[in-house]
Amino acid sequence: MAHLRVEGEAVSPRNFDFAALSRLPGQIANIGCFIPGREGGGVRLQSILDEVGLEGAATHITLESADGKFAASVPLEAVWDAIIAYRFNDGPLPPQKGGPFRFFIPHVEECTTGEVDACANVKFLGRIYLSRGPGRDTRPTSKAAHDTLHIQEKHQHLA
Ligand SMILES: Nc1nc2c(c(=O)[nH]1)N[C@H]1C(S)=C(S)[C@@H](COP(=O)(O)O)O[C@H]1N2
Ligand SMILES: [Mo]
Repeated sequence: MAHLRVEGEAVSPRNFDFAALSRLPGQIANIGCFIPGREGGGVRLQSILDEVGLEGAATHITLESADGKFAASVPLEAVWDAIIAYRFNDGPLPPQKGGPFRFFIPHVEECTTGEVDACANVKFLGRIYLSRGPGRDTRPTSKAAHDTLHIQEKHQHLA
């Protein structure tokens, strides 16, 4: 079964599957209340970090897709209100919506405008890595590279 790995600067690194995420506090029945236009249910990132126990030295969080092809690393302080979307109508979040696990930061900047932008809303999330200093980041920096990624993106969930 699909799981989300959480490791790095954590006291108890571990995997979370659908059932484990469902048992955490901080459930959000409708993520659309926080992120307009988005559907599904989720859980607060904070609940996951509480569960694994953040080490004091951690400064950044890296969100990596399950296939390892996409990663974004942002300061932890910027994602205190982030949500992991993982359910849709009581089942898992479908790949068409970035499932089974998708990262969402409410109130992000537009693409390529800063360190914490919409590009960090990683789909098909497979691993969360907590680190001292910035971690792996594959987000495109030029507009051209970003446009190319968006064209590829439309087909990613079919891979
Ligand atoms: N796994 C994965 N997640 C990704 C991307 C990607 O290429 N692969 N693109 C990012 C970028 S650049 C943006 S702007 C948003 C777009 O998400 P949306 O299509 O749901 O608006 O997803 C982000 N998450
Ligand atoms: Mo983006």
